[in-house]
Amino acid sequence: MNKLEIRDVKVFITAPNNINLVVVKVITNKEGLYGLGCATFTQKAFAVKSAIDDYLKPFLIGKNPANIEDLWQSANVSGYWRNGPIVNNAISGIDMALWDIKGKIADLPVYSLLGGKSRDGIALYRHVDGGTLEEVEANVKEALEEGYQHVRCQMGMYGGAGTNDTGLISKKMKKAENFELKRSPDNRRDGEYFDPEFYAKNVEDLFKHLRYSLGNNFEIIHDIHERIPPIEAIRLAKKLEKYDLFYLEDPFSPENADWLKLLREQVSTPIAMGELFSHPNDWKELIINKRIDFIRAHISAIGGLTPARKLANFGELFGVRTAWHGPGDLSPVGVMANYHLDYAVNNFGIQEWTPMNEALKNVFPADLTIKQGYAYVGEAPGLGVDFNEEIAVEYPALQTLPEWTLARTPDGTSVKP
Ligand code: GCO
Ligand code: MG
Repeated sequence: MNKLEIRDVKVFITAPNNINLVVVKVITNKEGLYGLGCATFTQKAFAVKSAIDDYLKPFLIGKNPANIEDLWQSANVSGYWRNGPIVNNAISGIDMALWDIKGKIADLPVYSLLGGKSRDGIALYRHVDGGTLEEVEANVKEALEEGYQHVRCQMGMYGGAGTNDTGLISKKMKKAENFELKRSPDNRRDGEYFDPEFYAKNVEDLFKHLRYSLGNNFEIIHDIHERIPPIEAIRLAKKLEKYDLFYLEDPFSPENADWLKLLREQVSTPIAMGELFSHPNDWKELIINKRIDFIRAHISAIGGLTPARKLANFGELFGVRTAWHGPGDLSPVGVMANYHLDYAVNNFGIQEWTPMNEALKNVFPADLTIKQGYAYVGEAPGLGVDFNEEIAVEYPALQTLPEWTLARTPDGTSVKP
């Protein structure tokens, strides 16, 4: 057979769940042999597409798709400046597709190439929200009845703001009624307003209520989402310690990760960070110095499966477990890439799961079963997911900008979302 080579690279932006998803198709010179990858940075989808169309595609055409590590390394330095989220996502789309191709050639699922199954199912957590204590309680009960044993509990999404960020279409999520907002100045400018201090003082009521009403026999996750000043995050974490959270997520922004040292000296609640990481220096020191317990990378934002498995193995040395980012702004290709890692690594922690609507399932048919709070991936070769281009065109890319990222405090100050 002729030498295997990359013949074409196509990028698709599609929104079956009203969120722009970026999917890459790497086509080889062998009839019918192609791979799929996720390059979803939903807020900058068109920039990722350009990075692939205008730079990575010409760089890759004619190259051997078998050499995944070399292609990742050489693509990563091809622009000299590196380790940013746009190009990392672009490289991820290629990288995952190359793993997909390698699995198809070997007639093995990717988890088999990564060392096989370390567990029989992938434990999931899903989001629960609500506008009142009682509504959150009812929604947690519903999740527990569906078989989830880990539940992310929020009241009004992040900071009590009630944003419906990234189209995480939670039918029951609405602005938290008991989260007040301080009065704003006259002529308030546009934005998603929330009150960090009010949220930090009152969100404890949610966990007090849940533990009192539903007990201790389920795992609670909470995402602070970098919404409050660092010292407020330490004060809140100390208040929440008695509720035995499975983990507390993003108490600080990556820019303030140095505050973790102070937090670790005062609070034993497990800490999860990583969805905003893109540069190896974002996580190296945190892991070496045991400042986090779960690594939450959005794996396409760090460059795909190749760097993610290295990150998982690095974390294993320091007792850090994986909890890959799995929100609505991740394509089912990226979801499956997460799951292959989740099956294979020893230091799996938990996997975030966002239920898929019928449109997503039609565009991305996958060898995937979700049952009683666990995910199961079959034996299909490669990533075990396909992409139906004909149906995808029915869900064209959205041309809108995200509104939820325009987070503002009551006086109108723009803050990290
Ligand atoms: C999570 C994340 C998401 C992000 C979103 C950004 O824990 O799932 O915080 O909700 O906000 O993915 O686009
Ligand atoms: Mg988060």
